[in-house]
Amino acid sequence: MSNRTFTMIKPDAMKNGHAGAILDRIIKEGFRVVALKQTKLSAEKAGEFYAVHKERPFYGELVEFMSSGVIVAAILEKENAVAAFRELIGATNPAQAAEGTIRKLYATSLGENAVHGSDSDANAQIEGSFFFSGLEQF
Ligand code: FUP
Repeated sequence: MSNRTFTMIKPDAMKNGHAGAILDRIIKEGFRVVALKQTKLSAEKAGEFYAVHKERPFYGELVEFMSSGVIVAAILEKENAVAAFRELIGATNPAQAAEGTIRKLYATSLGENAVHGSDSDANAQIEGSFFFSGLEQF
C-alpha cells in the first residue's frame, strides 16, 4: 500500500470559491500535502486523463468541463489514503453523498462534482505522475 492518493479540485469548485475550504478540510482530516499546483487542462490533456471513460456517454461533457477552467491538483499522503480520501469526498453523485462529505458540501452536480479522488493505489501513482515530476513531490 502506497498511502498516497491524487486529487483535483475541479473547475466548478474553483469558480465557486471553495478551493480554500476544501484544502483546509483535507489538511484537517490528516492528509499531508506531498505536491500541489494550480493549473489548467487542455481538452487534449483532460481527454488523456479520463481516457478510461472514452466510450462512456458522458465523456465529451466531462472533457469539456474539466478543461473549462483552472483546477488545483495535489498528491496527498495518509494511512490507507485512497480509501480514506474517497470516504472524505463521498459518492460520485453529490445527491447520494453522505452528509458532511466534500461533494455533499461543495459539488454542483454529478458531472460537476467538485473534486476527484483516485480509485486505487495504481491509479493514484499514474495520476500523480501525470501532473507532477519527482522533483515536485516532497
Ligand atoms: P469518481 O471515481 O467518483 O470520480 O467517478 P468516476 O470515475 O466513475 O467518474 C469520473 C467523472 O465522470 C465523475 F467525477 C463525473 C463524471 N461522470 C458523469 O458525468 N456521469 C456519470 O454518470 C458518471 C461520472
